[in-house]
Amino acid sequence: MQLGILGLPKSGKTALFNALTASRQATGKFRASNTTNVGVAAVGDRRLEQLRDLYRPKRYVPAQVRFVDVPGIDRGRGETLDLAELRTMDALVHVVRAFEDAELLHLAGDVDPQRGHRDDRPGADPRRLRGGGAAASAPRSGAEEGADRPGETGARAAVGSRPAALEAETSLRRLDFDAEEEKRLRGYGLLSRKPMLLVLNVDEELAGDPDAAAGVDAPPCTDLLAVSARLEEEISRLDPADQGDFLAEAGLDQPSAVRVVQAGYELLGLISFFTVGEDEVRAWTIRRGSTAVTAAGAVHSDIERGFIRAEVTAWRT
Ligand SMILES: Nc1nc2c(ncn2[C@@H]2O[C@H](COP(=O)(O)OP(=O)(O)OP(=O)(O)O)[C@@H](O)[C@H]2O)c(=O)[nH]1
Ligand SMILES: [Mg+2]
Repeated sequence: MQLGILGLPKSGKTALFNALTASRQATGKFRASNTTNVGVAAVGDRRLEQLRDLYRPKRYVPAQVRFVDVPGIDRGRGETLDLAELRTMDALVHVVRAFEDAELLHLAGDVDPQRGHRDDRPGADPRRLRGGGAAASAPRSGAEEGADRPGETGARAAVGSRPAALEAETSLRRLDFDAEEEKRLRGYGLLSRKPMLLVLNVDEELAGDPDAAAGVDAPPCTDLLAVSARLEEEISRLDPADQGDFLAEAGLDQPSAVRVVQAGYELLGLISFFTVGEDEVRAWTIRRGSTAVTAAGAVHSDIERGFIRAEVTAWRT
């Protein structure tokens, strides 16, 4: 799974990226960043950890998630930023500032999480489509688009059946498309069509508050999570043996790395299954609702072809 982190400048994207990937990329109050950070995180899963402790395998292979953290996008600069990296992502993590910091001026003057995501600017594809910009004219591959159709017409034709939405620059996430239109849109990597996790970056005191995101409603195809990015960044730098205590003190059961990834799996309809043995304990990712036979195919097509049986084992924490 690949998740792209975006949002307004200084919303705490890199702080979150550091927490998720246990990295130490520079965050800062004063200078706008212009670098893209890429990192990979192993997916924390207590079930898999238990299996590792049980089998003590030679190799332990958790699922991996790739995170890409792009510089802040504001209305003025947004058009010129190269968002190509985000177009290949499975889903987006939109960081919205909800923390107070008198030293850190907010781009729009004050902190308002509801407004922060209502705009949905970072994925403002409709404007590009209407103007026939890069997003409309560059499908990711000719094969996805269909060999007999000129590149740029597919996406615009599909979206163009909603002229009012295009005029209003409505996020494509809010529109319903039929199967045929959906097929035409696929392959363009349109940002405003990708499933999105809204991360409200809240003050430390609210890190473990179940109501921290109350009052902010999530648009369609969007999930909502409150995280205190800076606190989690600090905890991720501690000795792993101490991290649990600090999380518990903040009222958190799991670190953001686990919560964000779980939300991503949920949004994309993905689940994990595990293979175990003395050689290797490993996690695999498949679509929710897949059969055991399909899962076997994720490991090797031979196992799918020669599938014998599945056994079900009860599990509890
Ligand atoms: N008080 C407080 N400060 C935070 C929090 N999260 C991030 N910050 C601070 O806000 C500043 C900006 O954070 P970054 O993570 O660099 O923000 P960014 O969105 O990556 O910024 P750009 O990449 O420049 O757009 C840093 O000084 C962070 O330490 C938070 O939850 N609370
Ligand atoms: Mg940054």
